[in-house]
Parts: sequence; structure tokens; C-alpha cells
Amino acid sequence: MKIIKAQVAVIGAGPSGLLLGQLLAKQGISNIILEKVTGEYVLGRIRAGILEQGFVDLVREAGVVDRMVAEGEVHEGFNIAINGHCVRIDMKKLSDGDSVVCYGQVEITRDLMEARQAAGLSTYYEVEGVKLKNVTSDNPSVTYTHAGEKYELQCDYIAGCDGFHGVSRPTIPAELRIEHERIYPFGWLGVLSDTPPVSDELIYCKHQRGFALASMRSATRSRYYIQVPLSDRVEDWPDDAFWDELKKRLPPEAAARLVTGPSIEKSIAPLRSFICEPMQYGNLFLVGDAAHIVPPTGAKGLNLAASDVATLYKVLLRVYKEGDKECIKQYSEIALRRVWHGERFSWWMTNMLHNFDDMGSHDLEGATFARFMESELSYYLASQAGQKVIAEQYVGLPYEELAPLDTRS
Ligand code: FAS
Ligand code: PHB
Repeated sequence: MKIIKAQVAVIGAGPSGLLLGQLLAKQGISNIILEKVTGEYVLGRIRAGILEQGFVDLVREAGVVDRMVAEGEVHEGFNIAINGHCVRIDMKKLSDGDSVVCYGQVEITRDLMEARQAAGLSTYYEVEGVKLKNVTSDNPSVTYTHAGEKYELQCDYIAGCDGFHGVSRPTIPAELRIEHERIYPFGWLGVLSDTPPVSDELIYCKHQRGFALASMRSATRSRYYIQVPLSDRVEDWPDDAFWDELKKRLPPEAAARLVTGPSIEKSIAPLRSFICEPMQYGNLFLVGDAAHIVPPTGAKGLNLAASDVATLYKVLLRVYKEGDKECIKQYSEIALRRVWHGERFSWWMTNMLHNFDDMGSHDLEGATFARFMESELSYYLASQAGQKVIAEQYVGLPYEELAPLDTRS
């Protein structure tokens, strides 16, 4: 067994692990990232596309923001269409100046990977058998195998950035975990295509045929989604069928502009709301999808991962720069406050925008719920106050600071 050491062990080289690793390294806090797949595989996962200002600021602090500034697009508004009638949410006006950046998760992950490599920081890809040891002691460690050799990574703290299917969350004893979950009775069929977007801002479409979203990655690359039953498989949706259905759900003026083309990625993602409480156990901290999952309707998944990273970064800075080990107790409570706001917003947008009709709930209960949600959405869109509620959550609620050293009881 080869012994290696670092102040912080990071499990997972997705956006959470890479961003945390970059921030810590810039402060001279040593960290090693362990990833179970290859870097190419991580980059092959097409996911999020909208970044809150808080995320952008964190990436700037990590010193990795240049390409995002050069190639990312600032969006000051987005659209919500109900059966073809579009309402624009003027985020910049309604949130007192905030906006979001449209820049693919793949790109920010690539930027972070390249920055980490350029800095000569340690990332072990294709590790196997990761196990977290003694996480409630002052000497936690992580054992794993890499290239046939067994390792023990001895550290002070472990950041579980290993996503929903990782090993970190199960390391917290089941009797200490409260897991909240809601599974939605539909999925999102997503298509990436090298075609010009139908609009220069996103369009979220509520339609009696089902939800659709027109997004993009650049002026020449579009990202589209349509709601599909959970029983559907990708092979049920040849490109032509996808384009025909999308066209039916888009507002007419957008449908008229739709440029179709071959899909370069096509996949169906299930939708769930999931939160694990607490988000820490001794010196193990859960970050991002390891602790929570949102339906992508509010563009919050990646952005909640970023606010977890921001909170853990502040905690570890306080520990190593000010010697305040006590502050680690603040992590879970602070992180969860913002996570629950993002979870609720994502749940609310999902309930308002999707069609629950053909989900086998033809009973009155389902129809009544559908009418309540239709009324809720049209009410919020019809008033400035309602639109402001949507805008300030979409751009992202503020990040919370740690309690000052001298005020804690
Ligand atoms: P990730 O899951 O990205 O990364 C975790 C990493 O840990 C992975 O690389 C994994 O290989 C690694 N790992 C797992 N187990 C390990 C082990 N035992 N040892 C070592 N490494 C291990 N969010 C949005 O905002 N908008 C979207 O449109 C959107 N679409 C999505 C579509 C899909 C199909 C999925 C799954 C998620 C989507 N998300 C979306 C959410 C997504 O972007 C996540 O929020 C984001 O990837 C979170 O990043 P991480 O917390 O780093 O987790
Ligand atoms: C995307 O571009 O992939 C995207 C944008 C906004 C969402 C979900 C996905 O709410």
C-alpha cells in the first residue's frame, strides 16, 4: 500500500471537485482528486448550460474565467410560453441588474481540467474501489487502487464531490441521513445539434402536448429538450420525430425559425428532486449532486453545486488561514439553506411547466392539479411582482457568509 498525503481529498472530477480543487490550490491548500472514469468520459456527459453570476464569480476567483468571458453569452432575460403565447422575464430589470451566462458545463469542466493540469495538480483518473476511512476521526483517509497499485490517501478533510451514485453519501450512516425524494412521472429527451438557435434567449414552453425547452451552447449550436413519458427510449425518437414534436410545442414564431439538423447527442434524463440531510459527517463534506439533485427546469443543478463549493471553500479557508476548526460545523446548515431554495424553485417550475395529464392520472385529482398549476403560472406571468419572484430566483439567490468567529455561541 502506497501512502500519499494531502490536506484535502476530493472524490470526483466533475465540476464540483475540479472547481473546489482549483480554489484550494490557489490558496496553497493541497488537494488530490480521485476520479473513477477517464477525463474524456467526464467531458462526454452533456449537461447544464446556464450559469448564475455567483458561479461565474467563483470561477473568476479560481482564475479560470477567461474562455467563459470570451465565449459565454450573457443572457439578460428568458421566455416562458404558455401554449404558444410568450412572456419575456426581464431578469436584468427585475433582479436589479443581475443576469446569467450561457456556457456549457462541458466547457467549464474542460477549462477547469486544463487549468488543473497546467498547475501540475494531482488528479488520479480511473481509480477503483474508493473507500472513505475514519471520517469522524482527525485522521481520515481514502483507500483506492490505481493502475493496479493500492493507495492510501491520508488527509485532514474529504470533499465528496462524487455525484448521485458516488460512495460519499453512503459513508454517512443510514440512521443519521434524512433523504427527501420526489420522482417525476416523465423525463427530458435532450438533443444537441450544430444548428443556429431559434432564439437568442431561452424559451421554456408549457404546452398541452408537453413541456419543451429551446436553449443553446453558442450562435451555431443548439440544445433542445422535450418532455417524454418515462417509458420512452432514445431509439423511439429518430431525429425527424423529435424535430416534428418540438416544432408543435414551440411558439409559432419560434417554430417558423427552427433549423433542424442531425443530432450530435441525444439522451433521456429522468427528473427527480433529492436532498440528503445533513451534508456532512465528521470531516466528510458532501458537495453538489452527491447531496442533492434537482429537475433541470430551473437550471439549478450545477449552480447549487457551485454554492456548496463556495461554502466549503470559505470553511476550509477559515480552518487553514485562521486556525478555526470549529467553523466546519457551519457547512451543512449554510449549504442546505440555499439548496432548499433551489430545490423548491426547481420543483415549482417543474410543476407549473410540465403536462401531468398523460401520466396515467386521468382522475379528477390530476386534472385539478393541472388547472391549479395553469392558474399559478398565468398569475405569476401576468404581474411584475410575480415575474420578479421568478427572475430573482432564476439569476440565483445570494451566497451566505460564514458566521463571524466571535459571534458563535
Ligand atoms: P457530477 O455527477 O457531475 O460529477 C461527479 C463525478 O464523480 C463524476 O465524474 C463521477 O465519475 C465521479 N465519481 C462517482 N463515483 C465515484 C467514485 N466512487 N470514485 C471516484 N469518482 C467517482 N444541471 C443543470 O443546471 N442544467 C441541466 O440541464 C442539467 N442537465 C443534466 C442532465 C443529466 C443527465 C444529469 C445526470 C445532470 C444534469 N444536470 C443539469 C445536473 C448536473 O449538471 C449536475 O448538477 C452537475 O454535474 C453536478 O456536478 P458534480 O456535483 O460535480 O457531480
Ligand atoms: C441547457 O441549456 O442544457 C439547459 C438550460 C436551462 C435549463 C436546463 C437545461 O433549465
